[in-house]
Amino acid sequence: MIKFDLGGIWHMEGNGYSCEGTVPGSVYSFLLSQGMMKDPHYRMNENDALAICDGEYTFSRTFEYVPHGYPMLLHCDGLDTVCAIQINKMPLAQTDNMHRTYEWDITSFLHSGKNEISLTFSSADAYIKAKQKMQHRAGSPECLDGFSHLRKAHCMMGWDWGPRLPDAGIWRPIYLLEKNSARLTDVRITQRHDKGRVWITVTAMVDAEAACRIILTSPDGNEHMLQNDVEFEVERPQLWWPNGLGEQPLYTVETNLLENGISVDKCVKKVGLRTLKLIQQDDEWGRCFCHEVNGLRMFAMGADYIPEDNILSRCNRERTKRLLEDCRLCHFNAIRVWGGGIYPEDWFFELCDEFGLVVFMDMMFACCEVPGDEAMLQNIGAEARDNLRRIRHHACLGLISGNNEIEAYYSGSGYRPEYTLIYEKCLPEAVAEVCPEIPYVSSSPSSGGNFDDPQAEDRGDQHYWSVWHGGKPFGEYRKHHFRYLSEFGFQSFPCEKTIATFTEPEDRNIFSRVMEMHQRNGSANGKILQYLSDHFLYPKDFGTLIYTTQLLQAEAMRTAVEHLRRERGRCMGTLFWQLNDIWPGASWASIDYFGRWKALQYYARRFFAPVLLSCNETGEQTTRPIVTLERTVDYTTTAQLCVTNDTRHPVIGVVRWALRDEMARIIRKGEMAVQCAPFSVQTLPLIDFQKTDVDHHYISYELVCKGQVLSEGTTLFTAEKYFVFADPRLTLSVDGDRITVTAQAYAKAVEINALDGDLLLSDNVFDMNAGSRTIKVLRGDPAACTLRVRSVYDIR
Ligand code: BMA
Repeated sequence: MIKFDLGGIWHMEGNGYSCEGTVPGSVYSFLLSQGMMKDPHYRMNENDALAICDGEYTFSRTFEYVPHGYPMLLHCDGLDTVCAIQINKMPLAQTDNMHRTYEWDITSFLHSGKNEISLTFSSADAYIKAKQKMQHRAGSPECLDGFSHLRKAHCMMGWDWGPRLPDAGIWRPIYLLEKNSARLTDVRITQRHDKGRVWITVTAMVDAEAACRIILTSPDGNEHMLQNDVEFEVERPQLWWPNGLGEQPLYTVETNLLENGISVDKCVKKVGLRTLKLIQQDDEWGRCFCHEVNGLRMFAMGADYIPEDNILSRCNRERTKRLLEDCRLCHFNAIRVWGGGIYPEDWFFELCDEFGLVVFMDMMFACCEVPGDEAMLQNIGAEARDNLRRIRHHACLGLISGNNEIEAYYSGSGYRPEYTLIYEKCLPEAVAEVCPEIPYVSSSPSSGGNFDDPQAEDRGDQHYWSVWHGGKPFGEYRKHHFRYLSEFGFQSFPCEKTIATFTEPEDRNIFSRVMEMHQRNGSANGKILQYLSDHFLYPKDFGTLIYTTQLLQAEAMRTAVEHLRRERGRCMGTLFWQLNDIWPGASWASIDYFGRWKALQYYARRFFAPVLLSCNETGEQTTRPIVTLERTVDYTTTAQLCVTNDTRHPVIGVVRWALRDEMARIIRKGEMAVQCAPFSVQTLPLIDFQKTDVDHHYISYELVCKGQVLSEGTTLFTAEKYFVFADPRLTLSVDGDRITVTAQAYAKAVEINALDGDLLLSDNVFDMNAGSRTIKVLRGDPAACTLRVRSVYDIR
C-alpha cells in the first residue's frame, strides 16, 4: 500500500469567496487564515459567520498520477457533512455523515498526469430545514431547527453553552492509497484475564494471501513475536489502572503485513492490560452502577467533556493534552464524552490511556428525535462500526452509552419505536459485533432500556438538574441518593481576561447584548442572580460579580460531590457538568476556552482528593435562607465530619476541628481519632454547637496523618451574606515559584488573581483561618504578572 497524503494547500470557491487554505480545514478556517472573515467568537460576529455557511463551497486541488496498473483508492477520514465529490469533473459520490470514514476506488476516474479532485459542501442548515419541513423532529431549542436530521455534530448547530457555527469542510485527513499489495483490513486485540494471568490475542484480517508479523513490546521494552489469531500468555503482566489506583503501563502491538519479507502495511496500537466491567447488580439500595477495574470497584470522579472548539482544525493534541493533564492533576479518574459533539480523535483516547482516565462515551446523539428510517439506520450502523473499530483497543474505554438524555427526552414522543430501533437494536448490534467486551447502556441517564424510568434514582446513572435548571438550593443535593451521577452542574462566567477577548469595555455588563450573546442558556442570568441573592452580598462591580459567580458554581459542585463521596458504596461515581468550553462565554465549565481554571477546577483538586475530609452541617443555610421566615424558624447548628478514603491504604490519623470567630480565634475545639479502611467512609460523631452565633462563628477542620494535613476546610452555619467577615487584610509576596498569602482574620475563598498573565497554582480559592499560606506556581511566571488577592470579604 502506498499512501499519498492529499492534505496541504487547497483552493476554496463559493458564495462570492475564493481563497487558498490548508486541509484538513473548513470554510471558516480557510476564510480566517486569509483574513476574509472576522473572528466568530468576538462580540456579535457569530451572526455573520452563520450567514457565511448558508452557501455552497467547493474545495479543490490537483495531483499527479502515474498509473502502475494498481487500483487507486480515495480515503476520507472525515467530511463535514453534505458533500458531493468529483474527480476530474465526474461525480464520484455524495456523503451525509461527518462521523464516518469513506473510501472509494477511483481508478477509472483517473488519467496519467494531472488530475483534479473537488468536494462541494452544501449548506447543512438548508438540508435540515428541508427535511424538517417534511417531518418535524424535536430537539434542543438553542439549536438550528431540525438538526437531528443530519449526522453532523449537534453542537455545531448551537447548544446552551455554544454558538451556532455550522462550519463545513474536510475536517480529518484525506489521502490516496495505491493498492499495490495486500492490506490489513482490521486488527483486533482481545485480552483474557484469569487469576493474575493475562493472555492476548491479536487477530489481523488481510484482504489477500499474506503473512503477518506481530510483535508485542512490553512497557520495559521486551519484544515477543505473536502468531496471528493465537492466544499468547503475557509474561509477568503489568496491569493498567485508573489514575490514583496504580500505574498506566502500556504494551505496543505492531502488526506488519509482509510480502517477500517486506512490510507492505502496518498497524501500531497501544494496549493496557486490564478488565473493565460495568457492574449492575441488585443490592440493598436498588441496583448498583459501577466500573470494576481488575476486579476492584472504583468510585468514578471527573467531569463531562464537550468539543474543544467550534473550528475543529484548531483542535490539536497539545491542547487536549493540557486539558486532560489538568484533569489528572485534580485527581480525576474518569471522563464522560457527551453525545452532542464528535467521536474524539485518537489522541484523546491515547492521552486517557496515559493519564488513567476511564472514558464513559456517549455515541453522538443528544437531546433530540433522530429519525430511524432504513437509510438512517444503515448510516448510523456504519458510523458506529467505523468509530468503535478505531477506538475499541484503548485501555481507558470503560462504557458506551447510546445517547445523551434521549430516552428521558422521548417520554411523550410518538417516535418511540424509532428510538428503540436506533439505541436498543442498531447500536448494541454494532457493539456486539465490533467490541462485545465493552459495556453498553442504551442511554445516559440509563434505565435498563425500554423507557423503564430513566430518572430512577436507585439504579443506573443519573443526570440531576433540580439545582440549577430547577432553581432548588444547593442543600437539595443532600436529599438524593444517586448510584452514579454523570451530570449535575452550575454556570459561571469566565475570568475577566477571557471576557476581554470577546468584548469591548462598554460590553462588560452581564446584561449587555454582547454578554447575552455569549450566554446561551436563556434563563441562566436570572438563575445566577437568584442563587447570588441566596448566598452573597450584592457585588460592587463587574469583576467582583464574575468572581462571585465562580464561587457559587464551585460551592454548588462541592456540596454535591462531598455528599456523593460520603455515600461511597451506595454511590459509585460523580461526573460534574462540564469540564471545558467550546468558546469563550458563560457556561457550566470548570476550565474555560483558553484553558484557564475557574474556581471550580481548584475546588475539584480538593474535593476529588483521594482522601477527603468533608462536613455535613446543619445551620440556618441548610435550606434556602429567607431572612424574615427562616430566622424565626428553629434550626440546629451541628456538624458531622466524614472521612472518605479512596485509596488502597488505611487512613490512620486525627481530625481536629475548631469553632472560631471572624478573627479566626478559637472558641471551642476538639479532636477525633480516625481509622478509615481502604475504599471506605468513616462518619465521625456529630458535634452539636448548640445555639452558636451563626453571624460570627464558623468551624474549621483538618485531617492530619503522620504530621501532614491531608484535607481541610471551613464551614459556615449561615449564608455568606449574613456572616460578618472581618477585613483579613490579605497580602501577597512572591519568591521564585512560591507565592505566600497572609491573612489577619478568617478569609474565605482567597483568590490569587494574575491580571495580565496566566498562572496555574498548586492551590487557589481556598479558605484561611488567618496566618499565612505558601502556594507553588505550577505553570507561568509570577514575576511577570500583576497579582491581586481577594476573598469573600471583598464581595460587597
Ligand atoms: C445537560 C447536558 C447538555 C446541557 C446541559 C446543561 O443535560 O446533557 O445537553 O448542555 O444539560 O443544560
